[in-house]
Amino acid sequence: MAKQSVNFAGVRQISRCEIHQSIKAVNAQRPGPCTQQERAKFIVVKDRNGDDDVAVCIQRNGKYQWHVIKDLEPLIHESCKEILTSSRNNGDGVYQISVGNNTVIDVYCQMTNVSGCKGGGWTLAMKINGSLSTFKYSSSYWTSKNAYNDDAYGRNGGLDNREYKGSTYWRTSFKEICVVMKYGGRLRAFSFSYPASSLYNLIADGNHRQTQVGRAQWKSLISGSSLQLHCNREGFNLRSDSTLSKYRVTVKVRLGIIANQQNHCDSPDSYVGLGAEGGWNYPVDPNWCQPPDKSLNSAGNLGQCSPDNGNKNTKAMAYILVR
Ligand SMILES: [Ca+2]
Repeated sequence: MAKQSVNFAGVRQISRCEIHQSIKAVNAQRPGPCTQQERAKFIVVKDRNGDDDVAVCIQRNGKYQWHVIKDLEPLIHESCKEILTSSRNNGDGVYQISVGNNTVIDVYCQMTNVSGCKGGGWTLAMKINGSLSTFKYSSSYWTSKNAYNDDAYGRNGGLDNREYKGSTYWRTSFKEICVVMKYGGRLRAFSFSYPASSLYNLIADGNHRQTQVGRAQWKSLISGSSLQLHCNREGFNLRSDSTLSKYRVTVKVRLGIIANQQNHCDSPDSYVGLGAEGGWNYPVDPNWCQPPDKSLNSAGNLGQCSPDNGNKNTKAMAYILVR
């Protein structure tokens, strides 16, 4: 028999000669047991429509069984980026990926460009409504492995206005992060390199981790954004340097940039970012300089105390995706 190469969904290259000539007249959903001697053999099985599928004999959980290869695909892809270049890629939407131990979870994959985040293959981790307080700085969602709306309601709509924290927050490792803000009906985004084993490992311990994105890039997320001129501290877990009580009102941000009108980071009052809130005594503390209103955004832009483009309290939808 002439050798003809067939690619079965990236599992490996096999030749047609390796496929048993038998066709099992069984439901491809449950092809049944095989033997140790049949391990790594391939057979053709019929699905419910009478179409052919290919099954392979493998041992899992102590049992040798035929497994239809396309049903194994979720177990061989561990990220949206791996699906992006496979035959499973069907555009933006929900896919199953493996997170180890034969566990498969549903994730939303952004397979097309989002503004400045190019190339697709992004796994959605969080969706934050800046007018709500679910994901403000002091929310335990940043420091715990508790999900929020990690179901069809929260996940399936992609970059919509529903809030979401997937188990991808602590389960998904990555090399790049994409930050997206939606304001005025427009998505603005950029990505940067920051390899980590998970977002949880970057954020939950509360330690500041610096990024090198730059003030202009952070400001570009919100049209007409406004920041004070100094401090310009960016990255994860942003807070004041000072523990003095008079600085209790200063801003805190989980991911973004904070700024100050004084030439230090003791009393930052403005930001572009997400996971944001004012200080402990906000809004009753008289040390707070006049914000545009008393309901601070948890994601977006706060400009006050001599910012560069006027007072702002812009409440945006914010998204974190990883790849
Ligand atoms: Ca200040």
